[in-house]
Amino acid sequence: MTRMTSSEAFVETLVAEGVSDMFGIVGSAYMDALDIFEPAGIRFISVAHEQNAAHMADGYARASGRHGVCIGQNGPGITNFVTAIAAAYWAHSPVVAITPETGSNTMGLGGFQETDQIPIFSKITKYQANVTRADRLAELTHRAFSLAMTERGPVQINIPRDHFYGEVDVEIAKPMTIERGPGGPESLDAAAKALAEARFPVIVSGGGVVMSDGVEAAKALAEHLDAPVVTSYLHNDAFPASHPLMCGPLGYQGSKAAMKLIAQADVVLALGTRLGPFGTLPQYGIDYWPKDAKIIQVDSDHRMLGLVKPISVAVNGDAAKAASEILSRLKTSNQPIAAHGNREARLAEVERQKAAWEEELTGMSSAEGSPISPRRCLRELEKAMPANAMVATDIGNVCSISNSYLRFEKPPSFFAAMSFGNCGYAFPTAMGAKVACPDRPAVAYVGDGAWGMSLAEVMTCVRENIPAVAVVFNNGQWGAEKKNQIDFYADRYIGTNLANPNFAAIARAMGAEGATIDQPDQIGDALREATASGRPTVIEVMLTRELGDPFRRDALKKPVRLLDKYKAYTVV
Ligand SMILES: Cc1ncc(C[n+]2csc(CCOP(=O)(O)OP(=O)(O)O)c2C)c(N)n1
Ligand SMILES: [Mg+2]
Repeated sequence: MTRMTSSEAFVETLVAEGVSDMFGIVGSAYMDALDIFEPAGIRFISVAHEQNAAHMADGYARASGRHGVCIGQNGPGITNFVTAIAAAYWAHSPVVAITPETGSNTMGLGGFQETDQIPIFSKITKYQANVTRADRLAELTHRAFSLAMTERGPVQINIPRDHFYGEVDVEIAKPMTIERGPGGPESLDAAAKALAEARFPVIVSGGGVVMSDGVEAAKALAEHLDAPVVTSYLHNDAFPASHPLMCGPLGYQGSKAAMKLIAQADVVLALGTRLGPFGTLPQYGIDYWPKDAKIIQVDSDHRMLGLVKPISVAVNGDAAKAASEILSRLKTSNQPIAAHGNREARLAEVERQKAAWEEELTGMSSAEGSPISPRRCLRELEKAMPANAMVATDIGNVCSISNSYLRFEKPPSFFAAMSFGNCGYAFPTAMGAKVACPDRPAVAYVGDGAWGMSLAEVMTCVRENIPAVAVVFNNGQWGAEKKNQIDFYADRYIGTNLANPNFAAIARAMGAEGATIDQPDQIGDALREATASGRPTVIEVMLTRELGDPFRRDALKKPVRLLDKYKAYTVV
């Protein structure tokens, strides 16, 4: 035991857990700890809005595989975290939200900046440490860091502000690491048997493959079976784009080749994916989920097994380890591999579907002219994207269509807004990724509507020297929602047209680089220059108002009006 102040015990625990960067806005509640961050070797990155601090922590965690940490002032600073913590929850991101709270001596009296900070985060965290005694601050901080990693999601350390003061006798714990296993031997046997019998096996590689560093294991298994591989929705980096068996992503604006191939599967190995409902909905009029196929699902979280889709074999294990174990079973058993018998036909089908989709995509992405067609823009960006770039995407129409055009050779490289789907996710997430991996380019794709939520952080990029790049798709509209007005509300555009300022000029006024691009052949150079410049840059691309398929046609109904005064508003 060593005697130290409570703030010192807290900061020493952060140091022990490997924290070197923290995102937030200063507040009196934790000044005493903040004061010693620098000598502790912790960089405090001061941002413009706490929501973005938490998104940065998320991007940092996703890019580094380590904890991302954010902190703010009790009350309003902490409630500002909420949206981003919910997003991190659905991104399975080990974000540690440090939430100083009003003092325990006055709690409940309705004092300054007071709100009960525990219920607010109860459904969007994996663990909440409510520090009720100063002498437990270090212990509970350690516990929260452990659980963020083992349960893969955000945790909260709630600290009444008076608990930063006082003296404690503590031993600073070492970080805990756990080794995950491949799953139970019986389920692995069953998985291997089903795959050996498969005539058209398809592997869905998901986020679990990225998080377990399992691409090599997935590759070895796919190659042994000559099985086509598709990636789960918004996990395009879960298998190398250039691999001959890689057929692209499922889900909204995914690869038609991936969909047409998985539709033919008799056995699907869902590797490290919860098969989220949104990522398996029909797309392009293709109801591709193979309802009669045997589904083997591998997930390290037992609650995800069989949750969304009926499955035949449940493997509760680490994706990388499970893939290796299944492969070694296939190699050592004397059971013949049915898929070896028809390898040529299957590989030819893979080739055919990939070529057809590529040709269709190229056909859709070749428009000339100014303003620029969204798909042409996305194609030019794809072509110019540096090989080691990290890309974060927002949730608008153009960003969603980018799913067809984002290809990666290795994870972690793709940080989409995932299933929480909040506008304003991408830019701060790219900034956090850039802080974690300063040698890799970090690019955010953002719609012009969403940009309004993020652009203040350009100041942070300048102040803190974070050379992230934003590509802003300026189509003068909240396009994804306008698409619903086009399809269901007879072009009654309420709240969806945007009169925009010059975003490039705003960026320059903030001290960053800013470029406005209105010709397709300027896009590639602009991106290459920005990612090589080492300067925070905003590339505003002037796009047509063309919109792709809506996101949620499935969830909208034709308007019905019963009152006379609204009768005209039934026209579709
Ligand atoms: C925080 C938040 N507010 C509102 C929405 C609803 N929403 C989804 S997409 C979208 C429009 C996005 O517009 P923009 O960012 O300009 O991209 P575009 O669709 O035009 O490409 C909106 C408002 C949301 N997803 N998140
Ligand atoms: Mg827009």
